[in-house]
Parts: sequence; C-alpha cells; structure tokens
Amino acid sequence: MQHSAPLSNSNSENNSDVNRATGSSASDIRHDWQLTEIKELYRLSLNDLLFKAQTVHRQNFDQNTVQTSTLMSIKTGACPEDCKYCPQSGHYNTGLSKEQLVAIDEVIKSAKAAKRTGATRFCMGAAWRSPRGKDFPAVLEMIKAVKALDMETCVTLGMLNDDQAEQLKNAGLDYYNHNLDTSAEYYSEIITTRTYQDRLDTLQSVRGAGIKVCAGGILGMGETLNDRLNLIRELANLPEHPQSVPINQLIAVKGTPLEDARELDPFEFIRMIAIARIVMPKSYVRLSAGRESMSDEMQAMCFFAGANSIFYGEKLLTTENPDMNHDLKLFERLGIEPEGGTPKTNPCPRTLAEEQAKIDAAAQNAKPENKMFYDAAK
Ligand code: SAM
Ligand code: DTB
Ligand code: SF4
Repeated sequence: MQHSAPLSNSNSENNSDVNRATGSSASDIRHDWQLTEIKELYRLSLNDLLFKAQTVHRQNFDQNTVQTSTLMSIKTGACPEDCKYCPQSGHYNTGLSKEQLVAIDEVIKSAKAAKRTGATRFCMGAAWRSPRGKDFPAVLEMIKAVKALDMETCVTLGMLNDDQAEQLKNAGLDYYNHNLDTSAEYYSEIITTRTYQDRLDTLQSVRGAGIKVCAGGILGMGETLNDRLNLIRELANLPEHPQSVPINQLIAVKGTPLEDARELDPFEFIRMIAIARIVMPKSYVRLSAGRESMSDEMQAMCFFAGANSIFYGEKLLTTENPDMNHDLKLFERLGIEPEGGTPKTNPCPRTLAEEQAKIDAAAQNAKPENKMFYDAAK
C-alpha cells in the first residue's frame, strides 16, 4: 500500500499531455525498475529530465509545499559501527565526545521548540548498532512524549528486529529512518560491520510493524555513477516505496576516512533527486544532509527536481545545517510554503546589527575563493 500524498487543485493538468511527457501514467507505482531504464532517464538532457520530474511531482504533490523535519541526536558518538562517512563512529577520531542517552525533558524541550518554529516532524537519532535493552524503554517514552505534542515522530536507532519494531509502533512511532546508504555493490567499501542484507531485513521489520519507512542514501562517497543509479533502483524496487527518501550529500568530516572525498558535481546531485522523484512518484524526497554547502540556487533546482522535504534547524545530528531564518527566507524567495505553515514569529530572532554582521562575514568569506571576482583596485 502506498501512502496517499497531498494533491493540489493546481495539478489538474491534462493527463495525456503529462503522460506523454513522463512516459508513464500518474498512478504508476513500479517495483521492477531496470538499471537500463534508470540510465535512460539519466541520459536525458537536464532540461528534459527536470521537466519530466516536475511533471510527475505536480501529479502527486503540491509543488509549492515542502515538509520540514527537525533532528535531534539523543545519543551521540562512540558508535561500534565503522561507517566511513560517519563522525559518530568510534573507529575514527573526529573530536566528538561520547555522550549518554539524553534525558526525556531535554527531548520534550527541543521538540516543543521545533514545533514553535514550524517543524511538523521530530526525528531522534542514536549512534547505536541497534537499540540496547536498557535504553530502549526510555526511547519509547520519548516517542510517546513527542507524539503527545501533536508532532509526527521519527527515530533512527540502527538495526531492528520484529519485536523492537512492534514496540516502536505501539509507542506511536510514525517513521523509522534506516538508509541503504549506497549500492549493494559499493556497500562493503563503506561499511564492514553490518551487511546490506541486514539493512534490508531491518526495513522489512519496520514495514511489517506498519511503521512508515524513511530510507535513502548518501551521494559523494567516491561511488560510481552506476552505484548512484543502483542505489535509487534498490530503493524503488523495495516491496513498497519508502514513504520518505532522504538524499544526503556527503558532509566530509575531518577524521573520517572520507574526509578528502571529491565533491560531487551539483548537477549530478540534482539529477539523482529528479530520478528519485520519477521512480518513486508518491514518496517525499528529502533534500537532506549537505545543504549547508549548497547554494540557494542549487537548492531551488532540487525543489524543482521534486525534492519536497528538508531537515530544518541549525543542527543535523552533530554537523551544521542552514539556520532557520535563512531557510524561511529562501522559501519566501521561492514562493514555497512549509507544510506546517510559516511560523508567526521569527524562529531565531537576530538584531539588525547581527544580521548585517552575518551578511558581511559571508561576503568577506566568499571573496578570496571566488576566482571570478574582479578586483578593480588591482
Ligand atoms: N546509527 C543509526 C544508523 O546508522 O542507522 C542512525 C544514525 S545515522 C547518523 C543516520 C544516517 O545519517 C546514516 O545512515 C547516513 O546515511 C547519514 N549520515 C551520517 N553521517 C553522514 C555524513 N557525514 N554525511 C551525510 N550523511 C550522513
Ligand atoms: C538521514 O538520512 N540524514 C540524517 C538523518 N537521516 C538521521 C542524518 C545526517 C547526519 C549528518 C552528519 C551528522 O550531523 O552527524
Ligand atoms: Fe553508527 Fe549510524 Fe554513524 Fe554508522 S551511521 S557509525 S551506525 S551512528
């Protein structure tokens, strides 16, 4: 069963035109995508690919609405897994200090703040291989407490078995995040402490318990184009499309084995968002980690390509995310409305002087790196 996504009246385009443009019908939910077909999408000109993706997007969603989720790390660092991208892995020295599970009061405080700023979903992440018996009951209480604030809940706690998934469902959990991260072929280059099949099994337990699945991956880890396309194919060919598909751009963190990974061409990233939109037409595609280093223009193109969800709030789990004022301003400039509505009060009010200092600092930082910058004084 696919979950039903919002459809606005503005989507009532002539379906036959749309089908001609997309080569498929609006209700097409397929789980048999071949790599060759996904490659065909990739080979389209960017204009053609974006047109197709935007057309599918409009058939299934309000094109001017973006869902906002706020993240909180409820247990940080010293993870036993060796994910090469992750600042929280205990295998690498990234300068993070190990922390215990946070107190429920802190979670409630953060969730209330997230709700005030307009987030509709609160996602809690723990640096675990899988939930530990002694901490699990406290996480169940956190889910109940956030749910009681009338927010959607999401957790990401590592591998789950059927029984744990069932308990999460009973606590009222809406979404479970567990990413495939990359293609099955490239996976062992990135993680050796658990297998691709382990990940698929966890997703099966989550689905089996009736929890919505949030599953995606990371781009820019040195994978090939085939790996990127195969990741999207794996996601699209799951027994049900994940209701939420986070597409992360690697945040290359110092101390991790991927600290020097080569940056992906922004157009490659945008193409992957567009392909994900086309092959998983009713899934929310989340423009996830990495927005801090993306230009506003790149993010706007990702929204045009069909991304309709973001992490919202200054912090992801341990790394930076754009500040909320910047995101709200960007939405305003693009005519986008957050799914929960625009907050009535400024979420992080700054004085005019602080605003100006931030703009000056950004302009100052931009100058030396901008090779196109023309200095008339020289
Ligand atoms: N330990 C749990 C797990 O691995 O499922 C939950 C937390 S883990 C940090 C959640 C996801 O964050 C990872 O699967 C990965 O896709 C993403 N992630 C972690 N570090 C990242 C980084 N440096 N850049 C981009 N995405 C990252
Ligand atoms: C996901 O796909 N991205 C989020 C969330 N799921 C849990 C995490 C991004 C983490 C980025 C690195 C950090 O902040 O530690
Ligand atoms: Fe641990 Fe998750 Fe980071 Fe992997 S991604 S090291 S499992 S916190």
